[in-house]
Parts: sequence; structure tokens; C-alpha cells
Amino acid sequence: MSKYVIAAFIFWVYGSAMSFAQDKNVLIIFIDDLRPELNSFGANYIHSPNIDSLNARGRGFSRHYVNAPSCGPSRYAFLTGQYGLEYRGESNQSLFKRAEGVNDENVSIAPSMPEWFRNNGYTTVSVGKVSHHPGGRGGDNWDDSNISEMPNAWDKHIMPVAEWESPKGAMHGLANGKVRTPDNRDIIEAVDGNDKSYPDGHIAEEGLRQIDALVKGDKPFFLAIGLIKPHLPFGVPKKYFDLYENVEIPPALHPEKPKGKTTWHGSGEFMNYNRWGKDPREDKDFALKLKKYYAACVSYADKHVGDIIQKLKETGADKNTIVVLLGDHGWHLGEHSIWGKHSLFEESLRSPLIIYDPTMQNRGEMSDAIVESVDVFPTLCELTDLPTPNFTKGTSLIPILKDAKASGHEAVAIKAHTTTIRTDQYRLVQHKSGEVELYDHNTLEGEVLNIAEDHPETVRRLKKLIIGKMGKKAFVFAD
Ligand SMILES: [Ca+2]
Repeated sequence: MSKYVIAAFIFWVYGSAMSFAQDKNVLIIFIDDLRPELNSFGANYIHSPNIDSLNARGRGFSRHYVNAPSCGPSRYAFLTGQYGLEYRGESNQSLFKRAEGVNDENVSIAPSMPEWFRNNGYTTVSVGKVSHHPGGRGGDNWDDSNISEMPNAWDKHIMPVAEWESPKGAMHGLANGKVRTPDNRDIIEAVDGNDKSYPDGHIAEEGLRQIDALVKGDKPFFLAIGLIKPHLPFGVPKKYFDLYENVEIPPALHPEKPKGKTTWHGSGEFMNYNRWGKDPREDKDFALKLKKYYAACVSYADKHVGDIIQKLKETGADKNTIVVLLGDHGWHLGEHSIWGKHSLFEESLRSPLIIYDPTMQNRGEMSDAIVESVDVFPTLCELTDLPTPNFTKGTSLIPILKDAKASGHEAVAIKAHTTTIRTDQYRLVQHKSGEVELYDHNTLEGEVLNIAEDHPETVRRLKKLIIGKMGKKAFVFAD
């Protein structure tokens, strides 16, 4: 072989390895507390043209389940590909607890998804609420750079706080720098302002700036942008509320408080806001008004998604960037007499997931396969030709990206010491006390009628499935 042929061969091997391994970027768009309240997910009264357009060009998952029904542990699972059983009591502190292990040289902790991409040659950047604290820092105001929520994960983790002064202030902020205090906790607001009247306008703007910078870099990028709305309080520029002025919003299905042992709760997070003596569980007009504000917040988030996708197009990065958009969990808008998340009902656990890959076929067909948040990590590794780590709990979604009709698998979730599994037909919830809920989704009653007592064999089978996925530690029983 002549030296030219050898040189060409070496160039081919290295050149193709590089172009295959590292020519696709990843953009994650995380939307806080977004249930599938989107036009293209069946809520036809919602104005969500930008997310719907992404869905039409990618693969939407109508039955994506998060692995925990609150911000911190759900993001933990998505960002690490692990169920986080060891931090099950920590809730929103779970990533900080994991970070203590990462920082301890005597403890071995598997890398997170952004860390994995960073170790494999990617520039990793987060903007806004990606891990639990916007910007990923601890301390009283969530701005202490000595306390990182995800050590080694990000080249930069940014939270523009603008007039809200700190990430904590922005997280619960109302318009124009108004920060939540015990006396100042309005739950809804629509102001005559522009998109930057609320923190997400600033987060999105910083996201666009980062895309401009990252496309000029010599490495592929893994960029995660986390928008805060529709998280409480439901505050928006008035033009988004006006979209729903004359729109009829349907009332909640099955609004009754469940009977027997369930994960129902008193909507504490929600009830702590200033409701002027009104309670949507009793007051139907107030309930519908709140649903309009939630819808307005979704449309406000959708506007920013449009700007971000437009920036990808303007820079040409849309041709080699995978986009993943998801909600970190669902939200009860009155179903089962709950306003909020934190339950193990469908409304808390189901969130929209869309995956767009520039090279994918069969775009725009929705998948109704059951999938879970931990699946995204191995999927992104495969799509970018990175090595797939053997420590993630997820299953690659590539077969479903190729064929929307491909089947999924079961989805599990934990809420502190309570564990649940969703199969095609059933949901089982196992309480620490030993009590069990079993719901059949093939019946009209669905999650209103607990049939556990009459179906012991199904209960046994589903418990085995949980152990198969999560191990015996999935169950914590009282003595
Ligand atoms: Ca959330």
C-alpha cells in the first residue's frame, strides 16, 4: 500500500469517526410544569403554534411519563438517566445531594447526561431552569457559585436575573422585578408589558445569544434552555391572556376528590398563593379563569420556543441539531380535586415530549407508546453516535423515532416512599403502608375506581414489573 493510500485511509477513519461522532448538536427545551395542554396534543383551545410546528416536524410522544411528579426529582431522572431511589426523600434537593457524592473523591457517581456529552467533546451550556434551581447554584438566593447543583456538567450555567435580583426571586417572580414575599403572592396577573416583563423573556434572549456563540465554536454543543412558565404564579404579558378572552375552555374531567387511600393532597403549593378568598375546588368560575391563565402561560412559553427555533434556522444550526422539548411533569387543573402536581395520578405524571432529529423519517406522526424521561439519555447518545453508557435506566427510543407505531414499555415513578407503574392498560400505586391502588385505563372510570381488591393477580404481576425495572428498593414498607 502506498503511503498516500495509507494516509487517505487514516484520514477516512478519523474523518468519518469525527463527523459521525460529533457533528450533531443537542438542544433541550425544558418547560416547567407543562402538562400536554398543547394544541397538537389534543387541547384544541390552546394557542401553541411553535411547539405544534416542532411536533409536526419531529416525533411527539402522547404518553411520555416523568419519573417523579415534582421539579427536582423529575429533572434528576431526566438529567442523569437514573430513577434516584437513593434520594427519594430529598425531593427538590436530590441533585444537590447527588452533588455531595460527586464532590467526594471516595464516592463514585455515574456522570450525568450533560457531563457525558462534555466528556465526549461537547461544549455544554445551560440557561434558565434546567436543574431544579435556575442557574444550578445553591445558597439562600440560589446564586452561590461555590455550591453547584451538577458539578462537572456544564461549561457554563447561566441564569439572567434582570430586575428580579436573584435566581430565587426570578423563579417565583411576577412582572417587572416583583419578587414573591409572604405578603405579595398574587396567583394570577396579566400586565400591559412586553415579553421581557417576566423572567422567561430574559432566559430566552440569553438562549439566543448562546446559540449565536455556540455555532461559531469548533466543538458541537449540548445546550439546555429551561423556561419557567407555566409554573406558578400564572403571570403573563396581557397579550397572551387576550388570546383566550372569548375562548371556551372545558372544565376538568373527574373533578371529585378521590375516595380511599390515594396520593391526593390539599394543593398546598397552590393554596399558599393569594386567591382573594376564592377556592377553585368550590368555585367553577374561578377554576375556569385559572385555566385561562395557565393557557396564557403556555402560549407565552410557546412564543419563546418559536424564537429559539427561529434562531437555530437563522444560524443554519437547524440542519444538524437534535431538539428535545419536554415538560418536567404534568399539572392537575382541578382533576381529582387537585390544583398542582405532586400526586401519582396521570395528570401529574404525563407531560409532553417531542424529539426532532434533522435526519429522521416519518415526521409528524404522534407515538402513543409509553415512554419515560430516563429514555432520553440513551436515545441522544445513539442519535449523536456517542457511546451509550451502560449505567442509565432508560431504553433507547430510536425504534419509535423510526416508526411511530413501534411499541414502548412500562413507565415507573416515585414520590418519596410511594411507587407507581403505568402499563398500556393499568396504573398501580404502591404505598409505604402496604395499601395499593390499581386502575384500569381500558374502562370509563380509569383512575377514579380502585380495583386492586378484585384483581390480586394483576397487582402481583405489576409489582414484579416494578422490581424488574427498579429493583427491590422500589418498595419501602412501614414496619
Ligand atoms: Ca416543575
